Amino acid sequence: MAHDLAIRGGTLATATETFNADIGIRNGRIVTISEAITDAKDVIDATNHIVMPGGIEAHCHIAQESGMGVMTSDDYETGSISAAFGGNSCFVPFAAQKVGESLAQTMQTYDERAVPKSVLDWSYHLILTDPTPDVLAELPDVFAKGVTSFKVFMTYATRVSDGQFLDILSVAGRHGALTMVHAENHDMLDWMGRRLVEGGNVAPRHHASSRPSLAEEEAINRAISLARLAQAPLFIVHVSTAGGAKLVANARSEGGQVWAETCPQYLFLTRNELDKPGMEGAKFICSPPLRDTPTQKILWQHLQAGSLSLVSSDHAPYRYDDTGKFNGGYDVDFRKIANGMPGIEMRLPLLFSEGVNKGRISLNKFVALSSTNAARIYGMLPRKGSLSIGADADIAIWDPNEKRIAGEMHDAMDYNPFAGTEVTGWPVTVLGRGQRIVDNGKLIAKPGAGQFIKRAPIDLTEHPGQSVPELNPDQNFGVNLA
Ligand code: DUC
Ligand code: ZN
Ligand code: ZN
Repeated sequence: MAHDLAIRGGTLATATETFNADIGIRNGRIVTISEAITDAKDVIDATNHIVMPGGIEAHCHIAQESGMGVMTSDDYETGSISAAFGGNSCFVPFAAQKVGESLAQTMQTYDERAVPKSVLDWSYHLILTDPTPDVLAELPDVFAKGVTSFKVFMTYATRVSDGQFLDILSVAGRHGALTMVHAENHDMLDWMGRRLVEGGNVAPRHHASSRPSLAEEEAINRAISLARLAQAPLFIVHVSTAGGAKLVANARSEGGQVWAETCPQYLFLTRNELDKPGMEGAKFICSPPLRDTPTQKILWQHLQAGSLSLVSSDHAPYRYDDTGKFNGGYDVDFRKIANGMPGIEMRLPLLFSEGVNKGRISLNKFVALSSTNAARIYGMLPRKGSLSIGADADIAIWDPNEKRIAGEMHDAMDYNPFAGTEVTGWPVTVLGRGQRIVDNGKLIAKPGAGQFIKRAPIDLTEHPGQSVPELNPDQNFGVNLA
């Protein structure tokens, strides 16, 4: 038999086209795409189903301590399983450096957490919290391992100064690495938070007012300017504001090496959720905070226009108990409640149901936003995110008509912020390198089945960058600052 497995009778969807064909898989890779494959040891019947590249979840927190020191409820086993049930075949969680730690130590810690447990192929984005000269000197080793993106914070105790941010961008840019940023102005948040709490406004609902849109917009503008000065590519995570998305769109339209994502919570939930009785609003505390309905409409427009390249979950699972949300106590002001909400399993069904089924985005745009763009931006294309000959057979098979009311997920959480939503379109089977990870509601893969994926530098073709006159020797009296 020429194939180990054939997927027959389905409608294939890629980031650019939709067509009917069979897929033949051998040794974990796609080797044939043709009208009819009849020589396979094993067959999946995909009649009336859509066959597409498995989702790539590029923003999730798994087995990671938050800035406040709270451990996520999901480890690499539960996190990857939940992601797989949500249509993903690969994910890229964060490996977070602790202050004082070498990057070699950070990488080792996360390998110990991931290798024995992940059912999905994975990589890491490295979070830099302590960019000393020694740590910056370690970055080339991290790139050589295939970790080609890392994240910094402009807020929280783990924030970097603008000067440190420039140093990081500059080293990253020289190695073709992508710097990701959580962009909110720390002092604006701190000032608003103090004013609210001093006035006795401590309930979860005040979390949203404490983090105004202006704080995100100011920080995104600054981050784009810093990246431009450092001549380095930049990715802005979890954009939640119309103003922030517009700044990204403007920079991109002028050649800027800037990419950004938004998340389901900013498309499908509003700040009204924070106003639930008692402390229930804590379930909806995430940062940046939930916004409003007019903002949702504008974020959709940016997805449609292409200025936002990804929809990522920002799965940050902290349970509604003292291991998670209330790690700092139950009777605390909103600033001490753990930030983040789960969504790794809901990301793609929600995007499919509200995006494709409601006519906001095409099926091909769905594939781009859920998989192919992540593979391109994070250096995994064409191995991941693609239905092409030679690609890993990382494939999700969807029933576009299955209706379910969202309820409990397969993560280690005790709530689902999207529970009760009617969702049409769910993944049925997910393959990783040609092996069934989940199939018809059952987990098939064993912990440890996933592999670490070495990633390439970012491809900057079509993103020439923006000039900075003061860096140009013709305009700065001949100084070469490259
Ligand atoms: N930022 C994230 O990216 N995730 C969770 C919380 C946060 O502030
Ligand atoms: Zn963040
Ligand atoms: Zn996050």
